[in-house]
This record gives sequence, C-alpha cells and structure tokens, in this order.
Amino acid sequence: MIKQALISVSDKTGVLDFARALSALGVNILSTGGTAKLLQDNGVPVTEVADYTGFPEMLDGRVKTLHPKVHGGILARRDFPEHVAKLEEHGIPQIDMVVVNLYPFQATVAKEQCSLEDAIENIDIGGPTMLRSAAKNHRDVVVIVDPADYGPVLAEMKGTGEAAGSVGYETKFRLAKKVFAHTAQYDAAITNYLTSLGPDKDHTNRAAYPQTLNLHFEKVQDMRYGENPHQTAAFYRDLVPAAGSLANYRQLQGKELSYNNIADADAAWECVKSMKGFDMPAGCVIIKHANPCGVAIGADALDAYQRALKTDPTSAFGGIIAFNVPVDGPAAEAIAKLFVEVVIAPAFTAEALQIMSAKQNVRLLEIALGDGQNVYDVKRVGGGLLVQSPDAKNVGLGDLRVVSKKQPTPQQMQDLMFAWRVAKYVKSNAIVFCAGGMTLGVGAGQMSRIDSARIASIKAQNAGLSLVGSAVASDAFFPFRDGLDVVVDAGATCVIHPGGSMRDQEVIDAADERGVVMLYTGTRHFRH
Ligand code: 93A
Repeated sequence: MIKQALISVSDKTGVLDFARALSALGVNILSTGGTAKLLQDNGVPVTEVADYTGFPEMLDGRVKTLHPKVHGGILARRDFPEHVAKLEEHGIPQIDMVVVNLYPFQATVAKEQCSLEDAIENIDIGGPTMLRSAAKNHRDVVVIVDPADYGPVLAEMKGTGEAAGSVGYETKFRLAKKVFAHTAQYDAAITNYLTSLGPDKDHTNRAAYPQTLNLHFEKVQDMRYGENPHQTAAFYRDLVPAAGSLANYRQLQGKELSYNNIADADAAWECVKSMKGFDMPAGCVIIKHANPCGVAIGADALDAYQRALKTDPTSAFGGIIAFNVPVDGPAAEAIAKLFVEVVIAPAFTAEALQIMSAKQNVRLLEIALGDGQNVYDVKRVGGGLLVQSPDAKNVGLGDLRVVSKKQPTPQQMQDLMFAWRVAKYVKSNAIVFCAGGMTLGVGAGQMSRIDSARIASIKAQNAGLSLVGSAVASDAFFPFRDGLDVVVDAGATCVIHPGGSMRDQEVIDAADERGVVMLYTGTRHFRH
C-alpha cells in the first residue's frame, strides 16, 4: 500500500493530474520548491520537503532532498525489523513512491551558447540520488522517472481487492531497470560533455569528440542469427533515433527481419531519401549485399521501380526495395512478381497492402520520411571503435567545377548530379553509369577503380543497356587515365569525380583528348 510519495520533477508534464489522482487515493505527497508550488497553486495538498526535514533548501537549491529523513524513508528494508525499528527511533516515515525527473542537462549543453557554469548548475545530484535509492529498494518502493509511466502506475493502484492502492513487483522491477538505464545515460552525457572540453581555463577549444565516449542504445529485438547462421545477433536503437531513420520502422507484414535485412534496408532507405530535388518526383532503390543494383527516379512509384529494375534484374532477385513515395496498387502489382525480401516506403495504400498480403513472407516496412542524421557513425574494430561524423555532405551545383574544355549540356548536368548522388551509396571503389535518371551499370567494392569501371560496363552489357552518351560518377579521383579510358570506351560522354590526384592534369588532358566533359566535386564519398 502506497501511503507516501515524494515528487520532485523538472519536466512537469502530466505531474499535476498524477499528483491529484494520488492524493485522491489517499497518498500523502512530499515535494520540492517548484513542484510543491505548482501542486499547491492547483489545490493539491502537499508538504514541502523543507518542512518535512526541518532543513531549508539551501545553496541555491543544491541541497534540497539530501537528508536522512528522505533517504532513510526510501532505503529502509521493510522486511528487516532492525531497519523498521531504526526509522521509528529517528521518527522517519517510510516513502513508498519516488517520482523524479532530472535537471535538463542534455538540453542545456545542446544549446550553442551554453557556458560551463550553466552546464555544471544543471548537473542534478539530489534527483539521481533519490532515483537510485528508490530503484535499489524497488522491492518496496515504486520509482518513476518517465511521465509516460504515470498512467500505467495509476491504473494498477486503482485496481480492486488486495492489490488496491499498490503496485505489483513486475512493474516495480521494470521501473527500477528504467531508472538505472536513465541515470547511466545521464552520467554518460555529463562525461561526454566534460571530456570534450579543452584543458584551457576558458574551455574554448571544444573538441568534436569527447575523450571518453559513452554511447547508449536500447535493444529493439533479438535476431534469429547474425550475418551468418552461427552468429547470434540483436538490433539496438538510439534512445532517440534521428527523424526519418530506419530505427523508426513499423513492420506491416512479413517474416521477422534478419540481421542482413536490417543492414540492407538501411542502405536502401538512406539512398532513396537522397533522391530528391530532381525533375521526377518518385525514387526507387534496389539493394543487394549493401550495394544499389538499381536506382531510378520516375513519374510515380511504378515508373521508378520499373526503371530501377532494368539496371540489374538478375541481382534484384531476393533484394530489398525502397521508395521515397507511397507504394500504390500498380507498384505493388509489379513488385509482387519479383522475389523480394523487404519493401520500404513512407506509406502503402490500402490497395497495395491488399496485393502484398498474398505475399505474406515479404516484409513491409513503413518509415516516415525525415532529414535527421545520426550524430556519430561507428565501426567496430578489434579492441576499439572508430567514430566519425556521418557523411552528410551533399554536393550542390555551386560546388561543381568544369575542368574539361567541353562544357556540359543541361541534360548531362542532370545525369551527372544523379550519378553522383548514387555513387555516395555504393561501396568503394564505386563507378556508376547513369542516363535519364536511372542507373545503367554499377561497379562496387573493387580494390582497383579500373576494375569497378570494367565491371560496371560489363553489367550494363549483360542487362542489354546501352552506355552510349551516358554519365559516369566515380566516388574518388581517377589515379590514372586508364579508368577514364575504360568508361569513355564504354560510351560515357561526361564524368564527375572529386579530383585531387597527383596526376589530375594527365586525367584532364585525357578527357580533352577523348572529347568528354569532366566535372570536379571537390568532395569524396568513400564508403566501406
Ligand atoms: O540541486 S540538486 O542536485 N539537489 C537536491 O537536493 C535535489 N533534490 C531534487 N537537485 C535536486 N532535485 C531536483 O530538483 C530534482 O531532480 C528535480 O529535477 C528538481 C525539481 O525541483 P523543483 O521542484 O524545485 O522544480
């Protein structure tokens, strides 16, 4: 039976209604300054912690609840007679529920102009202490750190019979786990912030990366296996996934997602999200083994899909398909003819769902479009972690430099921009042939650029696509003229790449000799 609760919250969302309901259930409420005032002003009976302990809040609020009358009341084991006797001896009533959320440290340091002084004042001490006390003693104490738990806890307390006015063990244990995850994350944010500050007194040299990096994720699901059947695996997501990112998926139908499905779905989704700002509204990307084997824009989902499929219909078998527009009936009809693992889109029409329901194994993922970015990219290496900011740079028209004598036509410019956008999502070394808003040949993941160029043109040939008059993007510079010769021999008339090689002049001269257009982006998109 919960008789006394301590409520001390910075985020006051929902707390008034919750306190009112507790009070109506006969719970005595203790509270700190700001929270107590809110409750009092709204007619909820409350005792200020300062009156309760007989000690005023002091040191600008740094010491409010750090008192044995508070922590004794939370931490005493109710099943230990000595503990209960000690409380009685010192006149300490039990506290059966702790409702605390912390000073907004993360939001404070996220502000551009945040001073060290501001950050330090927003390090909560009393709040985590109460949370940890209550979570440690969760067998007897209900602890709530997240306003989303007010509802479920109240519902349990309103139950009838013996359990009326109390909360079951399962809930108490769940809430305690949530608290330790929360305080660990809070401390990690403090560590990340402080260790990113330079050693100088003014801490002006804010480093991009903290000296000690704490990353926090929550498990979404266990997987049947990892990249291979003998590996175990699970999927974790950021506590707050970036808007529009894969981790926000909603699965509408289909088998359980596998490890490789999720990896490829991410590649497909990131690539298709970049298919915007072109002269056709719909984009479609088909991924196999983390590489695009077909990318196209089109008048609608069906058009984009049919064009993307043309690039490499053999590899598309068992692939993962992503759209940046809703999948409608005609598109679903076409997809249903192919063996596919996953289809991703911002939405599926009722007709599309109806058609896909005949293919129950196909996993349909709905993800709202959004421009959010991961804060860090990470890659595990033996005994460590490589961390970098994401490759968020998108080259615009203004960044391009024509280095050949020949100037590009407007159509070539469009084709080059499209090819460049795709190349960013192809594993290095990447060579991508395109024309008219679709890929014609993709060479991916080779150790030499010339081999990627050869493979891309062979693949186009195999698919029966002509490369005459095509545009080519290369994710990094051509180290020699040989790679350029391969793509021009295959039919390309314009080429885009970052430039920056020791032999740039040799490659520019080759472009002029062959009479093709060459553009520099000044930006490289290695992807491994
Ligand atoms: O400055 S503190 O670290 N010292 C304390 O003793 C203390 N007790 C509660 N911060 C403390 N709190 C925090 O005050 C809570 O975690 C909560 O975030 C906030 C609520 O203050 P108020 O009720 O005055 O708005």
